[in-house]
Amino acid sequence: MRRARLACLCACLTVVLFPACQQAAEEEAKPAAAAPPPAGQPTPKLRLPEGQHVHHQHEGMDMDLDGAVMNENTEKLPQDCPKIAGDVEITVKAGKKYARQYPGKMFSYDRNEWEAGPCTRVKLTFINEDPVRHQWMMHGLPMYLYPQAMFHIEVTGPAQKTGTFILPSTKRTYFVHCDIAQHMEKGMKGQLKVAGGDGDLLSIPGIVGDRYPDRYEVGDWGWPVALGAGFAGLLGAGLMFWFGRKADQPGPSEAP
Ligand SMILES: [Cu+2]
Repeated sequence: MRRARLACLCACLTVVLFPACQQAAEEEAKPAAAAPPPAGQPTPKLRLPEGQHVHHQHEGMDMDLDGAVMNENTEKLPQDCPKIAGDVEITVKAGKKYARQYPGKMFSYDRNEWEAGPCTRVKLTFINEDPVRHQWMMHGLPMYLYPQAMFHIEVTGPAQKTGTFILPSTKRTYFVHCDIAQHMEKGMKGQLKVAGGDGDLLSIPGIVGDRYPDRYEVGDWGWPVALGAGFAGLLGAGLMFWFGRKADQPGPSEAP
């Protein structure tokens, strides 16, 4: 009997202690979570395990925890530019609040069109005011200078990053957008015109309307819905009044 009790006690201790010990060992084996840098301090560069694939991780990308600048070019001249014609600084803000003026949109830049001269060196500061990731991605640049023909700044949250690129001499309108899913469709889209550009792109908030604007059927039911709501309100008020009067009347037992 005593041996049986001892066996039972051992089994119970095994059941209770083994998972706890296993959990403690697993916790110890986990890598310590990286503490965020103090506010105002520069964030460290990302160091990736060898062989780990990361989207857009290649030469030409400067990445840290605040975001990334891709294909920065401060010196190399486009083939059609004998020299840098001038320097401009552009600041772009991104956030939900800039979309409020555009019905049906959710995200926007503070402006959706920028201008620069031919062969200009542009220093662009991108300020993200939202707690979600946004991008300022410009397409159509010469591929011999800009891999994938684009210059791209991405900021992962409320922070900012600055990058520089040199424009060719061609009179052209360049397409700019945020490539995060649905951000462009919901308004984060713009255009950069060189030498006045070669026209406007489609669906640029505040500049060119949507080809097929959103149409909300509920708008067509405005009057019937308003009349129905008014009638229902009057009916409800009438019923309340009637029940109130009835409740105030003395019952049969209270009659004199
Ligand atoms: Cu975005």
